[in-house]
Amino acid sequence: MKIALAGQPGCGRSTLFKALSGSSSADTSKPLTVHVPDERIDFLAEHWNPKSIVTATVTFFDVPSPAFNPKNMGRIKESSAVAYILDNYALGNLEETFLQNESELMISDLSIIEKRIARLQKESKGKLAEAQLLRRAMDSIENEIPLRLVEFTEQELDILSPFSLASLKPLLVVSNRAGEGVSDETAAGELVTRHGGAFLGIDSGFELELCDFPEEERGEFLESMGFAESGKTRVLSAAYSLLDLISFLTMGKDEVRAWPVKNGSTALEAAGTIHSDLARGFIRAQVIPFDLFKTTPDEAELRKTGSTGLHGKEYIVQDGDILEIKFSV
Ligand SMILES: Nc1nc2c(ncn2[C@@H]2O[C@H](COP(=O)(O)OP(=O)(O)OP(=O)(O)O)[C@@H](O)[C@H]2O)c(=O)[nH]1
Ligand SMILES: [Mg+2]
Repeated sequence: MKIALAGQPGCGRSTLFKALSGSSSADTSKPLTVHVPDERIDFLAEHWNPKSIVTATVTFFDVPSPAFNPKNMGRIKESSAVAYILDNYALGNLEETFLQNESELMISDLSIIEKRIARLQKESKGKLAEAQLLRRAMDSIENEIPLRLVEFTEQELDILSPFSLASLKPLLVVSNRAGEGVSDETAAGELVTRHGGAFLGIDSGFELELCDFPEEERGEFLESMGFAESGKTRVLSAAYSLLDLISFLTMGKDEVRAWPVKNGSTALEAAGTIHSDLARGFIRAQVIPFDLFKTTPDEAELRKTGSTGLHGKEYIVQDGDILEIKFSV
């Protein structure tokens, strides 16, 4: 999963990026890949002591200023979600800045759509459906409605997908604030929600300073600032729910691993995520919910008591399911 950190010049993108990396000397010109903390993986790793442990990861890009110009939009286009950083520490007008980002994002989409429509007009017939769909998208943007708010069918989304339209991507908005002097975020939060985005406040400067303290002490500092979890943890969990992802798990002596998949994925799709052979030769999926394994960490025992479920292709995978795919190719 890739997330592009964008926003107006000086909004604090690089500060947030460095806080996410845990180091003030992080190279902001390079992608940053962070591990998604997962207590279930910690437990399974402790139990199995495997050769390898693979957590889910999220990659962040610090999109340089000006973030929404055609050159820098590439980073946004290749990402699965966009994050706007709004500078609240400077007590700017959050709503105004948010809307400015929205229009710059939509202007970029509009130019892509207009070019494509112009080309379709020159080409011969046969692309009527695409042209109509693009007109609908264009109308929406001209009415200042980002594409993430428009209801498209799966089929329409497939047609739009090659254009990597930025306002169609899930949106996360971070109000970047200093501990003191935070302007009221209520109206901005509501506006972002109406635009289909998720909103959270992070004190990036403070979080970056925290990186210099030992891990054990950070929690206390965060608590004193009124935060239950670190900004990094909150960004990561917001990204997971924004993209509607869950994790299933696999375990063994060789590897303990978290696999992010779309919520609602079937056992067959989960198998295909691991390897195409597993999907091709799929027989059954053995499922142990993590909480069950935590209380009885003994597969043989669980099998004996009939607590391990054996499911077919259509089974809907749940967050924290420990899967073992039985297959034959
Ligand atoms: N007080 C306070 N200052 C911050 C915070 N975040 C960023 N700053 C300051 O704001 C200035 C700009 O922050 P950057 O993180 O460099 O912003 P940017 O968006 O990367 O800026 P450009 O890449 O130059 O467009 C720096 O001097 C930061 O120290 C914050 O949460 N609180
Ligand atoms: Mg910067």
